[in-house]
Amino acid sequence: MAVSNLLKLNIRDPKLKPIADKILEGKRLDFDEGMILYSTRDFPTLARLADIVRERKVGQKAYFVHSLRLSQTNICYVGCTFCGFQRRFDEEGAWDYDLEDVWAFVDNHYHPELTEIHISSGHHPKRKWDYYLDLVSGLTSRYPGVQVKAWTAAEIHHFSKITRMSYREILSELKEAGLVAMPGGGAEIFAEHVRKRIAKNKVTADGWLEVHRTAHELGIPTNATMLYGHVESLADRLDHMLRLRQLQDESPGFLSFIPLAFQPDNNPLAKELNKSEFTTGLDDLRNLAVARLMLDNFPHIKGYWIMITPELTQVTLSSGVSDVDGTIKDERIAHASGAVTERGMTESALLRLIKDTGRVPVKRDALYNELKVYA
Ligand code: V47
Repeated sequence: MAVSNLLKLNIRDPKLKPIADKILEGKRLDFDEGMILYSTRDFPTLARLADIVRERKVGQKAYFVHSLRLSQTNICYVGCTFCGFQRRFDEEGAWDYDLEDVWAFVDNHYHPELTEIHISSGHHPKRKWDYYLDLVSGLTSRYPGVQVKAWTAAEIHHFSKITRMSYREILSELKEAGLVAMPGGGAEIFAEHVRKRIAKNKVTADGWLEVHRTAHELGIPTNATMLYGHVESLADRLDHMLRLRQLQDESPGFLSFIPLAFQPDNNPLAKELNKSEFTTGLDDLRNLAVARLMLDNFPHIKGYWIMITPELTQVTLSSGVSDVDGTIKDERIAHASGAVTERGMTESALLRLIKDTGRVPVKRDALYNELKVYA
């Protein structure tokens, strides 16, 4: 690595120098180097390095999508402790849409620019398999320009349990019905000791990874998330990322990695920890920058404005982020746990957010096909 480049970076933390050399030479980082990135006080260098990698991947582009969130039910008996969204059948605030309710919901929010319906919801114990297939095929035929990006690996696992079908059979039938991509939720934290504490009845880490491996093999692109800012350690976060990186090497198909900042209200975990503070801005930025540097085989790192605010999301565009999700419309999962943001944003607000950073906004679809470049 040329010394001149190091000088240009003005690295204050000597431990970052050999890591910077590796990054600039396009070499892969290991766990110990990831820990140094997480613990450095030299945040400007960390952000700059992540920005260099981001720029290598996408140049000046920053992506967004016209997406509608659909949660067809919040009825769930899995009992994840971080979740404020789940309800039992007879609990106040429970909903459970029949297909007619789903069509009415989408009709109500539909607009001609909409290209993605992103679906995730509760693990409903009684709905039959045909309902889910009809939901995907019904949306696909009713809204021809709209791609259905549906159900997290946790829900696919649930479908597999209720039908006794394999992940491959479930995903093949969903694909046949019109499924185009899968969201990345339900990953939480893979480390067993944390998962046991916050999501003990949910799909295991290996199960989550197996669902995504199968989806990729079937040609269904997916995303991956990581829920952070609760009881996990920095080592747990890195372990999570490295498992994702390995799967992407073995069975490529991840489009985007989305860290989800813990929303600390109305959920048992927040009560147990007596926690009402959100993650700090620096932790959010550092986490995204480390993700950009460790997940060298992921095309995009997403800054999720719903959970970290639009203002901070603007800054993430200089810390490794190349995608800001989208307009969203009617977010419910984060807001059930106290998200302080709006439930959706207009295109013009998103364009302003991106343009103000000097980046070129690109309107994309669920598969990152570019629909309009705002050069
Ligand atoms: O699966 C639940 C998480 C996920 C809380 O794939 C919480 O493009 C923080 O998966 N605090 C749903 N997180 C959101 C999600 C997502 C979001 C944006 C983009 C994409 C994508 C996917 O939210 C759940 C769960 O992991 N979650 N409760 C909470 N209190």
